[in-house]
Amino acid sequence: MGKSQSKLSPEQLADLQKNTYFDKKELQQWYKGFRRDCPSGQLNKAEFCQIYKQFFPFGDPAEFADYVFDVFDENKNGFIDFKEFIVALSITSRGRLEEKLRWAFQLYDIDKDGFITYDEMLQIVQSIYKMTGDMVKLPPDEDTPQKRVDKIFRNMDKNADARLTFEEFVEGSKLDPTIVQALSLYDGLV
Ligand SMILES: [Ca+2]
Ligand SMILES: [Ca+2]
Ligand SMILES: [Ca+2]
Repeated sequence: MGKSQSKLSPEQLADLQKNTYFDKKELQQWYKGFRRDCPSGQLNKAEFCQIYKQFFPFGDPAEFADYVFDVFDENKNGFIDFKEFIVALSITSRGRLEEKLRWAFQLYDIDKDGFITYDEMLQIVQSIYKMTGDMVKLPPDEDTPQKRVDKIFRNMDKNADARLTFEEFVEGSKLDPTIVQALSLYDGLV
């Protein structure tokens, strides 16, 4: 077990300080927690989904966790290592609005072709509704995923071609901040 370690090396720390908004102490704390929950140092999809289950015990977060996993897993090797984890956490919790929006755009743009189609947005919103279950009381014009996505597209899709560019997404998110808020899972913890 020579590889197992409970602290980040000075080189790792320096690298993560450069790439996140966390300081040394915070990084070591997150690392300790990460290694405790994930002794192998590599989170797989099932483990990642378990984390979401703790936060949403009354809903079904499996699908949403799946989509989020794909954004966290930057090198697409099927695992989230500590650096991928902490960089994503840094953006979603402390990033500038522009960074958060880029991150959110990647999540909604499921096939990564640079546009969010109506169906992509619908899939993500459906997975969010499944996750939160009946915990959240929604206004009548948003009480189904379809209504919610219709409303988002009415506001954001300026040229009405049924897909959103990053620019449309950024402009629209200024009017509807909940688009980005939905992503910051760890907000209360950081
Ligand atoms: Ca990875
Ligand atoms: Ca797309
Ligand atoms: Ca458009």
